[in-house]
Amino acid sequence: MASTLRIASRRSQLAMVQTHWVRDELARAHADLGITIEAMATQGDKILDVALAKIGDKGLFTKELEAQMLVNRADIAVHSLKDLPTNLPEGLMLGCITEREDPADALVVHQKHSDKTLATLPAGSVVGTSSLRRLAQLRHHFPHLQFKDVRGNVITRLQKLDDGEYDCLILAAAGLGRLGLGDRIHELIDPAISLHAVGQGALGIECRDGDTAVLEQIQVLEHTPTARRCLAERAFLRELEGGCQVPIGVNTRFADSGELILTGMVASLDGGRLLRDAVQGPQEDPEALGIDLAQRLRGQGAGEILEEIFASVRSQA
Ligand code: DPM
Repeated sequence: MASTLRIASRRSQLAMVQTHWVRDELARAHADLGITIEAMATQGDKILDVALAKIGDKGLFTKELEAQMLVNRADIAVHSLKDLPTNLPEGLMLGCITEREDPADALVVHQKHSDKTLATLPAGSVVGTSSLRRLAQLRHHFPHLQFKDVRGNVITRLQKLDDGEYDCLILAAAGLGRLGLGDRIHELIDPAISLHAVGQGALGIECRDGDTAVLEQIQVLEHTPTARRCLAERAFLRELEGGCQVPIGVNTRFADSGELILTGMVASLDGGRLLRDAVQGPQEDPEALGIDLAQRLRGQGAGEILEEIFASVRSQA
């Protein structure tokens, strides 16, 4: 039976690269499936002059795509999984998670610093990032650096760096790689310094809840090890807070025994307080691990740190 699958996507360069990859994989698996793409801007693409954390709205990069599925004008939406809130609107579900690329953050430097590393950048160097997670962890380890907001898509950010507005940027290695800009990665940031965002490096495909025909079509894209890691990470974030603009970082890996190890951290904005802990358990129940780790960090004071951050972001808004 010939049928059509309609994909909703953001229209940034990175989003389109990701969506085209999904389309090509689905076309390869389902020879008689017609596939269309509807590309649109989201709130997060339009508001470019306000720091991401101050907008504070969940689903900044996803709502418009979700609306298309809810009115049955699209069947799936392709997201960077880290941009997809942990709680989805009624009627929608996370249909599958694709194989993750390297989830690490990367340092990209202005050419005048090509002989430096993150650890040897001179005092006062200006680091471009709008991520509270990157900000808090780097401030914690490198209090002599300065931080400045940077918005816009990856290409725009690199242009601002090369124009001299920043000494360096921190960007996801996966995004740079997908855009063919892997040669701009100067250093992969060690997880001992900075843990990555929940879901970073993987794509999440969202669809209507219980749409079995579509769920069957997209199952070819599911990568079970990645899904388990990301479900543990998402459960951790959901249990702690739920949103994506918080200084919360994670790392997941499989032990030799096959068990899943989840490391997580919560930090204050100035990096002064940083809580970090890890749990290990069966990979078949990843969400239990995420919940367990969140509760442990709460026991160590994570709730207070997060409350303080929400209060300060609210008062600046
Ligand atoms: C989210 C954050 C950022 C994006 C916050 C965070 C980075 C914002 C910034 C939730 N979404 O990571 O702590 O650095 O100012 C985003 C990127 C990718 C997906 C770009 C990037 C590509 C990587 C991927 C923006 N969303 O992080 O460099 O698909 O995982």
